[in-house]
Amino acid sequence: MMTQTALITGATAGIGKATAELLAQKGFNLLLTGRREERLNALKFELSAKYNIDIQILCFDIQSFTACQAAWSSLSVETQNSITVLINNAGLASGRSPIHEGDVNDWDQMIDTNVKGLLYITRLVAPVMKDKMTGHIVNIASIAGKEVYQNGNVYCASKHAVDALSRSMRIDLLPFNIKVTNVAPGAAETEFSIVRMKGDTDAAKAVYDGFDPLVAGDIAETIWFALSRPAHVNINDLVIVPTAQANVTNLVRK
Ligand code: NDP
Ligand code: 8X3
Repeated sequence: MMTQTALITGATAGIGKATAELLAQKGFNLLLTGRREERLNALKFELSAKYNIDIQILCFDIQSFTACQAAWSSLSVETQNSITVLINNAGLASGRSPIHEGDVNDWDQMIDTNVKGLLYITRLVAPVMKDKMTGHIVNIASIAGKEVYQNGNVYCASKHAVDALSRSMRIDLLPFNIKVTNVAPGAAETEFSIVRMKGDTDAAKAVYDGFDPLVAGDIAETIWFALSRPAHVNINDLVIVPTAQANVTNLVRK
Protein backbone atom coordinates (compact mmCIF):
# COMPACT_ATOMS: atom_id res chain seq x y z
CA MET A 1 0.00 0.00 0.00
CA MET A 2 1.13 3.58 -0.72
CA THR A 3 2.68 5.29 2.32
CA GLN A 4 0.13 7.61 3.84
CA THR A 5 0.81 11.03 5.36
CA ALA A 6 -1.12 12.35 8.34
CA LEU A 7 -1.20 15.96 9.50
CA ILE A 8 -1.93 16.04 13.24
CA THR A 9 -2.60 19.38 14.93
CA GLY A 10 -1.67 19.71 18.59
CA ALA A 11 0.88 16.89 18.64
CA THR A 12 2.96 18.24 21.54
CA ALA A 13 0.82 16.61 24.25
CA GLY A 14 -2.08 14.36 25.10
CA ILE A 15 -4.29 12.91 22.38
CA GLY A 16 -2.35 14.44 19.47
CA LYS A 17 0.98 13.10 20.72
CA ALA A 18 -0.45 9.63 21.39
CA THR A 19 -1.97 9.59 17.91
CA ALA A 20 1.37 10.62 16.39
CA GLU A 21 3.05 7.74 18.23
CA LEU A 22 0.44 5.22 17.08
CA LEU A 23 0.39 6.37 13.45
CA ALA A 24 4.22 6.34 13.38
CA GLN A 25 4.05 2.73 14.52
CA LYS A 26 1.58 2.03 11.71
CA GLY A 27 4.04 3.45 9.14
CA PHE A 28 2.47 6.86 8.40
CA ASN A 29 4.64 9.81 7.43
CA LEU A 30 3.76 12.65 9.78
CA LEU A 31 3.29 16.41 9.78
CA LEU A 32 3.10 17.46 13.42
CA THR A 33 1.97 20.87 14.64
CA GLY A 34 1.92 22.79 17.92
CA ARG A 35 3.37 25.92 19.50
CA ARG A 36 6.02 24.26 21.69
CA GLU A 37 8.93 23.75 19.33
CA GLU A 38 11.18 21.83 21.73
CA ARG A 39 8.46 19.23 22.24
CA LEU A 40 7.90 18.89 18.49
CA ASN A 41 11.65 18.44 17.99
CA ALA A 42 11.85 15.84 20.77
CA LEU A 43 8.91 13.87 19.35
CA LYS A 44 10.37 14.00 15.84
CA PHE A 45 13.72 12.80 17.18
CA GLU A 46 12.15 9.96 19.17
CA LEU A 47 9.84 8.69 16.42
CA SER A 48 12.44 9.04 13.63
CA ALA A 49 14.87 6.92 15.65
CA LYS A 50 12.25 4.22 16.12
CA TYR A 51 10.44 4.08 12.79
CA ASN A 52 11.43 4.40 9.16
CA ILE A 53 9.12 7.32 8.36
CA ASP A 54 9.35 10.99 7.30
CA ILE A 55 8.39 13.53 9.94
CA GLN A 56 8.11 17.28 9.50
CA ILE A 57 7.25 19.63 12.31
CA LEU A 58 5.35 22.89 11.95
CA CYS A 59 5.54 25.24 14.91
CA PHE A 60 2.81 27.88 14.85
CA ASP A 61 -0.26 29.22 16.63
CA ILE A 62 -3.36 27.78 14.97
CA GLN A 63 -5.43 30.79 16.06
CA SER A 64 -3.84 32.89 13.31
CA PHE A 65 -4.80 32.21 9.70
CA THR A 66 -1.64 34.05 8.60
CA ALA A 67 0.45 31.65 10.70
CA CYS A 68 -1.46 28.64 9.35
CA GLN A 69 -0.89 29.83 5.78
CA ALA A 70 2.83 30.43 6.41
CA ALA A 71 3.25 26.93 7.87
CA TRP A 72 1.34 25.43 4.94
CA SER A 73 3.43 27.37 2.40
CA SER A 74 6.63 26.13 4.03
CA LEU A 75 5.76 22.60 2.84
CA SER A 76 6.69 21.46 -0.65
CA VAL A 77 3.78 20.96 -3.02
CA GLU A 78 4.72 17.28 -3.08
CA THR A 79 4.35 17.06 0.72
CA GLN A 80 1.08 19.01 0.67
CA ASN A 81 -0.28 16.64 -1.97
CA SER A 82 0.79 13.57 -0.01
CA ILE A 83 -1.60 14.28 2.87
CA THR A 84 -4.31 11.64 3.11
CA VAL A 85 -5.29 12.07 6.77
CA LEU A 86 -5.99 15.23 8.77
CA ILE A 87 -6.48 14.96 12.54
CA ASN A 88 -8.00 18.23 13.75
CA ASN A 89 -7.04 17.82 17.40
CA ALA A 90 -5.50 21.07 18.71
CA GLY A 91 -7.81 22.58 21.27
CA LEU A 92 -8.35 23.61 24.84
CA ALA A 93 -10.68 24.70 27.58
CA SER A 94 -9.62 27.82 29.42
CA GLY A 95 -11.32 28.60 32.74
CA ARG A 96 -14.58 27.31 34.18
CA SER A 97 -16.71 30.32 35.07
CA PRO A 98 -20.42 31.08 34.91
CA ILE A 99 -21.32 33.08 31.83
CA HIS A 100 -21.72 36.36 33.77
CA GLU A 101 -18.18 36.10 35.15
CA GLY A 102 -16.37 34.67 32.13
CA ASP A 103 -13.06 36.11 30.94
CA VAL A 104 -13.43 37.27 27.36
CA ASN A 105 -9.78 36.41 26.65
CA ASP A 106 -10.57 32.79 27.59
CA TRP A 107 -13.59 32.90 25.30
CA ASP A 108 -11.54 34.25 22.40
CA GLN A 109 -8.85 31.62 22.88
CA MET A 110 -11.30 28.72 22.94
CA ILE A 111 -13.27 29.93 19.93
CA ASP A 112 -10.16 30.92 17.97
CA THR A 113 -8.42 27.58 18.62
CA ASN A 114 -11.20 25.00 18.76
CA VAL A 115 -13.37 26.42 15.99
CA LYS A 116 -11.42 28.87 13.85
CA GLY A 117 -8.12 26.93 14.01
CA LEU A 118 -9.90 23.75 12.90
CA LEU A 119 -11.54 25.68 10.05
CA TYR A 120 -8.27 27.32 8.93
CA ILE A 121 -6.37 24.03 8.68
CA THR A 122 -9.28 22.29 7.01
CA ARG A 123 -9.53 25.11 4.46
CA LEU A 124 -5.88 24.55 3.52
CA VAL A 125 -5.85 20.74 3.48
CA ALA A 126 -9.31 19.84 2.10
CA PRO A 127 -8.62 21.14 -1.46
CA VAL A 128 -5.68 18.73 -1.74
CA MET A 129 -7.95 15.84 -0.74
CA LYS A 130 -10.64 17.05 -3.12
CA ASP A 131 -8.21 17.09 -6.05
CA LYS A 132 -7.08 13.56 -5.23
CA MET A 133 -10.65 12.38 -4.61
CA THR A 134 -9.56 10.72 -1.38
CA GLY A 135 -8.88 11.63 2.24
CA HIS A 136 -10.00 11.25 5.82
CA ILE A 137 -10.58 14.11 8.25
CA VAL A 138 -10.94 13.27 11.94
CA ASN A 139 -12.27 16.07 14.13
CA ILE A 140 -11.66 15.77 17.87
CA ALA A 141 -14.84 17.18 19.35
CA SER A 142 -15.97 16.22 22.87
CA ILE A 143 -18.82 14.93 24.96
CA ALA A 144 -19.09 18.69 25.63
CA GLY A 145 -20.17 18.94 21.99
CA LYS A 146 -23.12 16.65 22.71
CA GLU A 147 -24.24 17.98 26.09
CA VAL A 148 -23.66 21.04 28.25
CA TYR A 149 -22.75 21.45 31.92
CA GLN A 150 -22.54 24.19 34.53
CA ASN A 151 -19.72 26.64 33.78
CA GLY A 152 -18.93 24.80 30.55
CA ASN A 153 -20.67 27.47 28.43
CA VAL A 154 -18.12 28.64 25.84
CA TYR A 155 -16.07 25.42 25.77
CA CYS A 156 -19.30 23.45 25.22
CA ALA A 157 -20.36 25.93 22.52
CA SER A 158 -17.01 25.57 20.74
CA LYS A 159 -17.30 21.77 20.77
CA HIS A 160 -20.94 21.90 19.62
CA ALA A 161 -19.56 23.94 16.71
CA VAL A 162 -17.01 21.20 15.97
CA ASP A 163 -19.80 18.60 16.05
CA ALA A 164 -21.87 20.68 13.63
CA LEU A 165 -18.86 21.23 11.37
CA SER A 166 -18.16 17.49 11.26
CA ARG A 167 -21.70 16.83 10.07
CA SER A 168 -21.69 19.74 7.68
CA MET A 169 -18.28 19.19 6.11
CA ARG A 170 -19.17 15.52 5.61
CA ILE A 171 -21.95 16.68 3.28
CA ASP A 172 -19.77 19.23 1.46
CA LEU A 173 -16.97 16.73 0.95
CA LEU A 174 -19.20 13.78 0.06
CA PRO A 175 -18.83 14.22 -3.73
CA PHE A 176 -15.06 14.01 -3.34
CA ASN A 177 -14.87 10.67 -1.51
CA ILE A 178 -13.52 12.33 1.65
CA LYS A 179 -14.40 10.64 4.93
CA VAL A 180 -15.18 12.77 8.00
CA THR A 181 -15.16 11.21 11.46
CA ASN A 182 -16.21 13.02 14.62
CA VAL A 183 -14.56 11.70 17.81
CA ALA A 184 -16.14 12.84 21.08
CA PRO A 185 -14.19 11.83 24.20
CA GLY A 186 -15.33 12.14 27.79
CA ALA A 187 -12.87 12.70 30.65
CA ALA A 188 -9.33 11.90 29.49
CA GLU A 189 -6.36 12.67 31.72
CA THR A 190 -3.96 14.68 29.55
CA GLU A 191 -2.68 18.23 30.03
CA PHE A 192 -6.25 19.38 29.28
CA SER A 193 -7.24 20.10 32.89
CA ILE A 194 -3.88 21.68 33.75
CA VAL A 195 -4.47 24.10 30.88
CA ARG A 196 -8.10 24.66 31.88
CA MET A 197 -7.08 25.35 35.51
CA LYS A 198 -4.26 27.61 34.30
CA GLY A 199 -1.43 25.59 35.77
CA ASP A 200 -3.07 24.62 39.08
CA THR A 201 -1.98 20.97 39.05
CA ASP A 202 -3.81 20.08 42.27
CA ALA A 203 -7.11 21.32 40.87
CA ALA A 204 -6.38 19.53 37.61
CA LYS A 205 -5.63 16.25 39.41
CA ALA A 206 -8.84 16.55 41.43
CA VAL A 207 -10.87 16.37 38.19
CA TYR A 208 -9.87 12.68 37.93
CA ASP A 209 -10.03 11.80 41.65
CA GLY A 210 -11.75 8.53 42.50
CA PHE A 211 -12.21 7.05 39.02
CA ASP A 212 -10.16 5.71 36.15
CA PRO A 213 -10.22 8.33 33.39
CA LEU A 214 -9.50 7.68 29.76
CA VAL A 215 -5.88 8.08 28.72
CA ALA A 216 -4.68 9.66 25.49
CA GLY A 217 -3.84 6.25 24.02
CA ASP A 218 -7.50 5.19 24.31
CA ILE A 219 -8.46 7.98 21.93
CA ALA A 220 -5.52 7.29 19.62
CA GLU A 221 -6.67 3.68 19.31
CA THR A 222 -10.20 4.85 18.56
CA ILE A 223 -8.90 7.17 15.85
CA TRP A 224 -6.90 4.31 14.40
CA PHE A 225 -10.02 2.12 14.34
CA ALA A 226 -11.79 4.76 12.23
CA LEU A 227 -8.78 5.26 9.94
CA SER A 228 -8.24 1.55 9.37
CA ARG A 229 -11.76 0.71 8.15
CA PRO A 230 -12.01 -0.43 4.52
CA ALA A 231 -12.46 2.21 1.79
CA HIS A 232 -16.24 1.71 1.63
CA VAL A 233 -16.77 2.24 5.40
CA ASN A 234 -16.89 5.57 7.24
CA ILE A 235 -17.32 5.93 10.99
CA ASN A 236 -19.37 9.12 11.33
CA ASP A 237 -19.34 9.69 15.05
CA LEU A 238 -17.96 8.09 18.20
CA VAL A 239 -18.51 8.98 21.86
CA ILE A 240 -15.90 7.42 24.17
CA VAL A 241 -16.14 7.75 27.93
CA PRO A 242 -14.52 6.17 30.98
CA THR A 243 -16.61 3.27 32.31
CA ALA A 244 -17.27 5.42 35.39
CA GLN A 245 -18.89 8.17 33.29
CA ALA A 246 -22.44 7.80 31.93
CA ASN A 247 -22.68 11.26 30.41
CA VAL A 248 -21.11 14.67 30.82
CA THR A 249 -22.32 15.12 34.41
CA ASN A 250 -22.97 11.62 35.82
CA LEU A 251 -19.72 10.14 37.01
CA VAL A 252 -19.15 7.73 39.91
CA ARG A 253 -16.14 8.28 42.15
CA LYS A 254 -14.90 5.69 44.63
P1 NDP B 1 -3.58 18.67 25.83
O1 NDP B 1 -3.59 19.97 26.54
O2 NDP B 1 -2.79 17.56 26.41
O3 NDP B 1 -3.11 18.90 24.31
C1 NDP B 1 -3.61 19.97 23.56
C2 NDP B 1 -2.82 20.14 22.28
O4 NDP B 1 -3.39 21.24 21.53
C3 NDP B 1 -1.36 20.49 22.54
O5 NDP B 1 -0.54 19.78 21.64
C4 NDP B 1 -1.29 21.98 22.25
O6 NDP B 1 -0.01 22.33 21.72
C5 NDP B 1 -2.34 22.12 21.15
N1 NDP B 1 -2.81 23.51 21.06
C6 NDP B 1 -3.56 24.18 21.98
N2 NDP B 1 -3.71 25.46 21.59
C7 NDP B 1 -3.03 25.61 20.41
C8 NDP B 1 -2.79 26.69 19.53
N3 NDP B 1 -3.29 27.93 19.77
N4 NDP B 1 -2.05 26.48 18.43
C9 NDP B 1 -1.55 25.25 18.18
N5 NDP B 1 -1.74 24.18 18.95
C10 NDP B 1 -2.46 24.36 20.08
O7 NDP B 1 -5.13 18.26 25.69
P2 NDP B 1 -5.84 17.00 25.00
O8 NDP B 1 -4.88 16.12 24.32
O9 NDP B 1 -6.76 16.42 26.00
O10 NDP B 1 -6.75 17.76 23.93
C11 NDP B 1 -6.75 17.47 22.55
C12 NDP B 1 -8.16 17.72 22.01
O11 NDP B 1 -9.05 16.81 22.66
C13 NDP B 1 -8.70 19.12 22.30
O12 NDP B 1 -9.39 19.57 21.15
C14 NDP B 1 -9.66 18.91 23.46
O13 NDP B 1 -10.68 19.87 23.49
C15 NDP B 1 -10.19 17.52 23.11
N6 NDP B 1 -10.81 16.79 24.20
C16 NDP B 1 -10.11 16.50 25.34
C17 NDP B 1 -10.72 15.80 26.35
C18 NDP B 1 -10.04 15.52 27.65
O14 NDP B 1 -10.74 15.19 28.63
N7 NDP B 1 -8.73 15.57 27.73
C19 NDP B 1 -12.09 15.29 26.20
C20 NDP B 1 -12.72 15.67 24.98
C21 NDP B 1 -12.08 16.36 24.02
P3 NDP B 1 0.85 23.62 22.17
O15 NDP B 1 0.43 23.99 23.55
O16 NDP B 1 2.28 23.15 22.07
O17 NDP B 1 0.51 24.64 21.15
C1 8X3 C 1 -13.33 17.62 27.70
C2 8X3 C 1 -14.31 16.84 28.47
O1 8X3 C 1 -16.26 16.97 30.13
O2 8X3 C 1 -14.31 18.40 30.56
O3 8X3 C 1 -13.81 17.94 26.43
O4 8X3 C 1 -15.83 18.91 28.81
S1 8X3 C 1 -15.23 17.85 29.52
